[in-house]
Amino acid sequence: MTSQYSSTAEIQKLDAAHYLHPFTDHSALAKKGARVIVKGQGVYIWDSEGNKIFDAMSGLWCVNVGYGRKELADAAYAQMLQLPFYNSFFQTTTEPGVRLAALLTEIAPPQFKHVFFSGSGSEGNDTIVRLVRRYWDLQGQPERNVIISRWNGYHGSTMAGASLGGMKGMHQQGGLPIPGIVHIDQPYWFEHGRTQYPNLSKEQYGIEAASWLEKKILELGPEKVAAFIGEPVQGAGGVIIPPSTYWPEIQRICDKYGILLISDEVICGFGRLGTWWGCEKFGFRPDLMTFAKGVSSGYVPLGGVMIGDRVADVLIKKGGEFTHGYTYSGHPVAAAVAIANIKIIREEKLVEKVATETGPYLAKVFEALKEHPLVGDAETCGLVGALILVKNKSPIQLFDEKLEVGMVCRGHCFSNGLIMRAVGDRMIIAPPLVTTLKQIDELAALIRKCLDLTWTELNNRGWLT
Ligand code: PXG
Repeated sequence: MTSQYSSTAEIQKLDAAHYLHPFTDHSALAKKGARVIVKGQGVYIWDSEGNKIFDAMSGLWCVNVGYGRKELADAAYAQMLQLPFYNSFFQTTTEPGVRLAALLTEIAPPQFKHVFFSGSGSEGNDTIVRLVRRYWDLQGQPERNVIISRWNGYHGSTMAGASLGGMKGMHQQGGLPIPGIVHIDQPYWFEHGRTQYPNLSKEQYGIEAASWLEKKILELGPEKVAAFIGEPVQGAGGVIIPPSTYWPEIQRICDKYGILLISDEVICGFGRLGTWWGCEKFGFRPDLMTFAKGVSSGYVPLGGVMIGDRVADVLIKKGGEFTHGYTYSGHPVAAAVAIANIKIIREEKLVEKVATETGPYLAKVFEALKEHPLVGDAETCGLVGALILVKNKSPIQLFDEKLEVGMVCRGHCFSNGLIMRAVGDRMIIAPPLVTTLKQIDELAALIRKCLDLTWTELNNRGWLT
């Protein structure tokens, strides 16, 4: 362990005294003490007490190439010595930024020939709001400024990101959403479609869920609607995988009303679903895409927006100066690391592996987990997956939300060397794209063990009857 502190207790004490964590009740954490993560290798991380943990969340949906990749460290080191920073304002540029922009347009769908860099996904989505409104201003339609998004979508934590997102708990703090952002319901078959549309197949429900966009457009007036934004698969919302019919229908509706279509690829981009981009998996053609996380496998902060020709042509030809940018837009060290990261994804054929080997294998393993008495449904898409914990399987009966059964399960994962997240009673994973078939078996065994422990605890508490 390479730490300047002598013990876990000391780090925890300093942490509690000074460090406000994201999305955390500080007082509650200070009482418990944070787990201190000290090392990572492949799909594993270690805490300061020496526990080895299978990180089935890839850090936070980002360490796509796994931990401990020397190539990325070397790229950062070399670039830091050569030129640690220079900006790309005032008629200057740096080679890593240029090369990364070119590389991204090579791997993106053909309509994308331009990139705007940010430092994170949230900043990328702030850029999206600015870009979308600038585009319609330049088109002589400034009143077209409403962006439609979805409840339970996640688009970041800045003012614009949190506003685009549909997390009601976030809106309650800070007077959100900002004006001009409205939400429609998410395409959530298991919770909503299955119960409220019992006569529709999942595919028919996908069309129905997409029709809510058209209803909202007509309610607002199409001349007011600038864009629609969504994640191909909702990540932070609990790995909500839409029916296959959903996105093509959303595309049709956006085309019909001339509305810009935005794919937030912060989680789905860079191979997560077995395609380079989530929009490729679901068959739609966005005008703008937000990216972050997997672009650098989380080794350094980096994000941005891929700008499709429809927007770029107007912005570049008619736009003059776009009065927007960040100090770290195109940061040379971040760009150098991203280039090395994309090289690994390509050379190790990680996207193809997810599509043909590990993704299908994870799907099989999750299908088998459906036999567990607590698992009401199991879904995967590439290397994301969700297990839904239920009280009863036939007929399906959900747990009382207040029991926070997902957190009980997460507690067992935490104590048994597995990082798996709970979103309500959905237990979700997004393991690194380098996870091997053998490691998927190991993951399945860990999950099964934690489900068994959860079942025993719930049974002892009398929550299963
Ligand atoms: N869009 C999407 C789709 C995301 O998942 C962001 C934007 C914002 O990116 P930054 O880099 O600003 O965090 C995200 C981030 C969770 C969780 O609880 C997910 C994210 C962030 C924090 C927590 O699953 N995703």
